[in-house]
Amino acid sequence: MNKYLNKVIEEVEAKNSHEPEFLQAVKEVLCSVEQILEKHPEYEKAAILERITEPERIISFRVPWVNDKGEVIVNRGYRVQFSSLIGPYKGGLRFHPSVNQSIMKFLGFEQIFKNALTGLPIGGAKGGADFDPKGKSDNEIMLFCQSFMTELYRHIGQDVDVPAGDIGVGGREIGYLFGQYRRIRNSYEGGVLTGKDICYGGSLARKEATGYGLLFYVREMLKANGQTLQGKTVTISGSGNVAIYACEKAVSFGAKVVAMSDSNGCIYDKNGIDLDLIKQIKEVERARIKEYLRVHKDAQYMERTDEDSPIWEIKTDIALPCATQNELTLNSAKKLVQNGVIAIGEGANMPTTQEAVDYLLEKGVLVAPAKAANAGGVATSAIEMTQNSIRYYYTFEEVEAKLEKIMINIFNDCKVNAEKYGCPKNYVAGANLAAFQKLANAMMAQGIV
Ligand code: NDP
Ligand code: 2IT
Repeated sequence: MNKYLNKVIEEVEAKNSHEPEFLQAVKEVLCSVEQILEKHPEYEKAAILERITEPERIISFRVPWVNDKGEVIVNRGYRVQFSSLIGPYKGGLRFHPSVNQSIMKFLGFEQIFKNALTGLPIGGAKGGADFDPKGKSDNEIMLFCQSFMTELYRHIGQDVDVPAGDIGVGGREIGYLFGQYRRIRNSYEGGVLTGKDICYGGSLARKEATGYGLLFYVREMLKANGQTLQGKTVTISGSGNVAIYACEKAVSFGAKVVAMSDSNGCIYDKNGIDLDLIKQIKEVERARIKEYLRVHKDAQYMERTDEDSPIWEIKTDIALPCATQNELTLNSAKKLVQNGVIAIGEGANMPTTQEAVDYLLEKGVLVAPAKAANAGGVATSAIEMTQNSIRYYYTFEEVEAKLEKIMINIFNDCKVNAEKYGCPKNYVAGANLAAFQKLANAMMAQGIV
């Protein structure tokens, strides 16, 4: 291995030994850019790797709030402002009990590369809290969001840092966060958050963008390999924002989605998933996916019992992990391959473990890597910021057309770089190589900062 690369990996491991997800994300990127480092010895002198793996700023704060029983609860909030190299910090907020500094840093790190791939002027960040929205009343969600924003507001701004949604943060939460920000600032700053509702400054097609974008990417990847989505069987983990709109677009491309899941288990419906019912259960009732059986009594429900989700045991042509990190393990990858899977499309961030990615690539399965394939969400967030700046709204069709073009460009970037560096069809490496080169160029241009 390149000596400089080896040295930096050892240093990052030593400094962040208690942060496994962050180390996983860093090693995945660094190990695939060795050839660029060989070509650019000047990167070592400029400490490109040391600087790109160290967040510009990490903010951690107390979030106290009062629940419906009158009890005071204290959560921990975060914002990791990883890089403002090519634009204001940009990335989502995650509300989930598993949130910790390692998860925030891995997501912030991935976001720098993803945002660079979009070709738009956005830096990388991530934030959130170890708050569990499950089972909370609307009032509790509002009070939590208000308390969270009462601290966060001083660190963000439409030209500074622009948060959006992620796990546990959707339109409802963005609304409460925006309301509190506007109240504290005493001004309407439309572009300070994205994923806003259409009625107060949001963009049409932002809600659909990550899932739709994923399918545009997968379509391009299949096309480049002589395949289409028409008639293919698809399984999608998760049943949140990304999964639902991935399902909608997959069906519109002629595929048949037969399974979806949540953290408790998965449903298999051989007749094809009833997406209107999933939307009713998840977007309206905020209930468990098992409720699907209430209407479709002939569907099957499989409870999750360990780290391997039962959804990956179902025979499918295409698997779309759209729930969370490390949800597709080596065991699951082996089952998918045994069952003849041809492609994986990562809607979630880092959903496939490193061993599973290596195995899938070795077996000739096409892998659409998260930082490229799910970039449609943040790209459309940037389009939302544009509309807020010019004080004008695009139609749904206009936004979707821009999204489609961006996803086609991202796929081509991954493909061209995979070929250029001698690993054709390895779009995982292609994405890392393309994004890293853009960022390294910008770092060299801006001096040691
Ligand atoms: P949602 O909160 O809308 O949905 C998350 C889904 O994933 C739910 O079905 C949830 O099940 C499931 N899930 C969450 N955590 C776990 C877990 N630990 N184990 C198993 N299942 C889990 O989030 P999104 O759809 O917005 O996000 C999904 C993924 O996509 C995340 O990795 C996110 O980072 C990524 N992403 C999101 C983007 C966006 O625009 N929203 C953009 C790009 C990537 P349950 O309800 O049971 O918890
Ligand atoms: O992981 C992601 O790209 C997101 N959660 C979306 C970020 C954004 O700013 O729209």
